[in-house]
Amino acid sequence: MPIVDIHTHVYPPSFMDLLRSRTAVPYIRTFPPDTSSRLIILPGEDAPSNPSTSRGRPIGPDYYDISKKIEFMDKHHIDISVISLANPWLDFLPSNEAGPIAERVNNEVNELCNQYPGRLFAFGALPLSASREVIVEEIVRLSEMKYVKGVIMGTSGLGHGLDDLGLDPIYEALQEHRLTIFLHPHYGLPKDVFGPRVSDYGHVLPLALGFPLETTIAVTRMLLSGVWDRFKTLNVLLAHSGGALPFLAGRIESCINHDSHLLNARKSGGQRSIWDILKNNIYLDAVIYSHIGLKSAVDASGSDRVMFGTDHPFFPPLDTHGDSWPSVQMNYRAIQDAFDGNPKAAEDVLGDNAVRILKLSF
Ligand code: 5CU
Repeated sequence: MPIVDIHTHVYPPSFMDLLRSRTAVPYIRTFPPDTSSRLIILPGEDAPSNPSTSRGRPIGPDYYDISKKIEFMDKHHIDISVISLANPWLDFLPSNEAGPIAERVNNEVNELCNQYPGRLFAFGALPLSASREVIVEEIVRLSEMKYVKGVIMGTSGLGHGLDDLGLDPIYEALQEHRLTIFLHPHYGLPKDVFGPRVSDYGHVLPLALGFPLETTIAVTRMLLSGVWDRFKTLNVLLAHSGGALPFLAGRIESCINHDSHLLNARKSGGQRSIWDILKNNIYLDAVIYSHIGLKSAVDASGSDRVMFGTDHPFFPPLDTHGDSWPSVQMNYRAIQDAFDGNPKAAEDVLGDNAVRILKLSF
């Protein structure tokens, strides 16, 4: 049985050059006298009120050297990784630059996979600030690339979220070319909801709560706007086990059924329920660090739709001498605990689902 990591990021060399050349988020810089580089990507995380050592995160070769990815995979018994550009992808680029940069970055990622045939596959990145024609052209190009199995996307879409009808040509092209969307958060929640002491708590509130709630809201908006009624075979893999979606699905469904406007629209349009979509269009990763969250994901979508991931190179060990990453061990442990007595389901989540769903041939 292969072990497959479907949630694992990389910044290829030309993207690193781009980040190093910039002076606004997202960018890489040092804070003298400290000479180490820091990666600053989240909105507002370079605020001057933050001490320089808590701005962003240290960045080293794990983020951009593909041989480090293979080393990490070997250390953690991972046979195959489906690599993706890390956030904020290409969202911040001026419209006229997005197309050519997407082409370069996607070619580079495909070439990284080619260096390790059978061990690496990829999700491509879309030039979402470019025109719809350019985005669709890149989707077609990606569908012809040997190692590309889908696209990674954030929640902003073309700038108005994923319930924007302007995205329909993009959803249509992705559905037609059978590319799975790997939906990943980046923008979080407005800082105000975390209160004036947010920076006292490091990255905990934006990462532990902002990220998953951002995903939950984005997917619920897709559902309410009827994306899956118009694109019945569009597949979306949700990061972090869908955020709070599996846990809140019943409440979302109940709110729809108690809103006469929405209920009437649903009845006349034959709209599909959240449970139908969770079991037929949504896949969930297993990056949730506890069997409790994992069981909720499995209950919502089925053990045949959940896939192991690590989020490498994020969440490295604080103790740099440790051999194995505690963040990875927690996700392995969650699978072991969730499927105690059901080794087939554990094997499905660890790798067989990814091989089948993403059609990984090795
Ligand atoms: O630590 C972080 O900020 C992140 C991030 O930005 N993206 C991600 O995938 N994981 C952790």
